[in-house]
Amino acid sequence: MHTATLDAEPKALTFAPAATALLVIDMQRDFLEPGGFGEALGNDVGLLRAAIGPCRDALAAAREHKVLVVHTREGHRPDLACAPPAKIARGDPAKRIGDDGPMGRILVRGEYGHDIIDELAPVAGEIVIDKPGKGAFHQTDLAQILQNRGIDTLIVCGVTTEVCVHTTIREANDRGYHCVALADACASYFPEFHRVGLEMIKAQGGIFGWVSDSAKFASALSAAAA
Ligand code: C5J
Repeated sequence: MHTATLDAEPKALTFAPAATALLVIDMQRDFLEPGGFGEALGNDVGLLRAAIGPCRDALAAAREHKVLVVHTREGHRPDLACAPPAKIARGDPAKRIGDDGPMGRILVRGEYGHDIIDELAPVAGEIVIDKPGKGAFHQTDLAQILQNRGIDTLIVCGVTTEVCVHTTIREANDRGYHCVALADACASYFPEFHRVGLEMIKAQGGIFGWVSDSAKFASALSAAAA
């Protein structure tokens, strides 16, 4: 299996592209466009758009070099049976999970707002994981899929840095994966949380992962292929 070396913090990471997956977390209209879950919680959804271009670059590199691509979507069954009442109860009482919004029912599977933004739409053959929680392993078949593919390294991008990206990296780190957050391809409604969230991952010698960026990921793959 050929390997690549990723320029990352706190130190470079050697990884095998064939044993690596790019995880694109929750790049859904519900978080990135007006009228969805993110805005219902009082956030400025425009702040997340900076991650779109870098996510597109990371996706292009992964697709070119045959790295497994996995997209996730946070959301719930139409009957909300998988949505904890404590989660539904949060935010503006007029705009809760399951309520009607301009993009359909908020954070409900099958609705327009629940789907991935056009710019990052999955291509045929890519895996899409629907997750009810913040972490991509909670109540999903992600662990089995990664095990079946022999994956040991996860390159993670998407939104939001300190919520679903962080929770997923923490879950994955405890399961033994090497996890890398691509800083420019993640974003938060709170720029300070984004910055500190990335600091937390790579602190203490990489307490639960590495931090790199989309250009370094692409060049690591190109260099290894050359
Ligand atoms: C949130 C997410 N922030 N995808 N979800 O509720 O980070």
